[in-house]
Amino acid sequence: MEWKQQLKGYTALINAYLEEQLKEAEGLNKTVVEAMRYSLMAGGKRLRPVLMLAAYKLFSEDLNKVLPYAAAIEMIHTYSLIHDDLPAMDNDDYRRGKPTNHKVFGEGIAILAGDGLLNYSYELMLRDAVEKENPRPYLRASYELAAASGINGMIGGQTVDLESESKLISADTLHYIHTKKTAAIISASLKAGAIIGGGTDTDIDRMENIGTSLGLAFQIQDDILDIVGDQEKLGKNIGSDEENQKSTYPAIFGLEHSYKKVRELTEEINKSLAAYGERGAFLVELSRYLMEREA
Ligand code: GRG
Repeated sequence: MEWKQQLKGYTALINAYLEEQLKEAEGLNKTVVEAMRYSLMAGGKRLRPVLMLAAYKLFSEDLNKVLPYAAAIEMIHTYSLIHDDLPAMDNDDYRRGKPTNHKVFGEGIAILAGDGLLNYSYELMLRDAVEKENPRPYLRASYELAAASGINGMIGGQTVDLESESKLISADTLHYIHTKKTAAIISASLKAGAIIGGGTDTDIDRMENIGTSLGLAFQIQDDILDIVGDQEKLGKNIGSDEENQKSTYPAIFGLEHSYKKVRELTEEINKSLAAYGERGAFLVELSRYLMEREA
């Protein structure tokens, strides 16, 4: 199957599963559910769950086994975007081509919608894991996703990012921000896919390393797009890094070097994926596509 068709298939599966998990609510809590659905179903690329499904597929067939964990990481990612857009953080007005959550629902509900998605992600994973006869790989995958989202992962990276605004930071600090804030959950998604799929320890480590490189490349490309991107295609305003006086990869190393770094990381990823031959083709194509992405 052509890889773009496969991508469409994975995305459709994830969207249908998310829709099924978070139905419109009628109870007194309906506002928070509506706010959660607003951002979750606003049409993100579903990169992290797609990566999880693709990693799983290297080792196993039945995607139903991995879907709760793929949905969970998309919920965690969406919560982080809602909170990141708040006035107390990046203060952004547009996300996924729509007004940000707090612009529509107000700050209080936006905070709760983020919290609700984070909590729901653990509900989904634990609900699934407790039903298993052998829950170990499922619990291990849940742990990896939780750890990557927490103080030694995304939240840690976001903290350093926030504290670095309007400051000149070292290349090491920038590397910390990128590996923790962005790469950690991308890496954990691939790792969780390999764990649930039944990959060996070598496979699991390989997926983790590929994820770190992919996450770094993705973040640098994101920073490049914040300078040279098209707002229409991106579905959000550009120039916010400069406005928030953020030290980004292009700000520290320049645009040319940034393009080069993205290319080098993509090459590294493709070399590691060669271990899977034809089976790795989807991930090879996806990483190439991400390197050239405009949105
Ligand atoms: C608030 C705890 C907390 C963390 C926020 C994810 C994040 C950390 C901040 C968002 C800002 C940003 C540029 C993060 C880097 C990762 C990134 C490029 C996120 C956007 O991900 P995409 O492009 O978004 O996959 P879609 O909308 O397609 O899902």
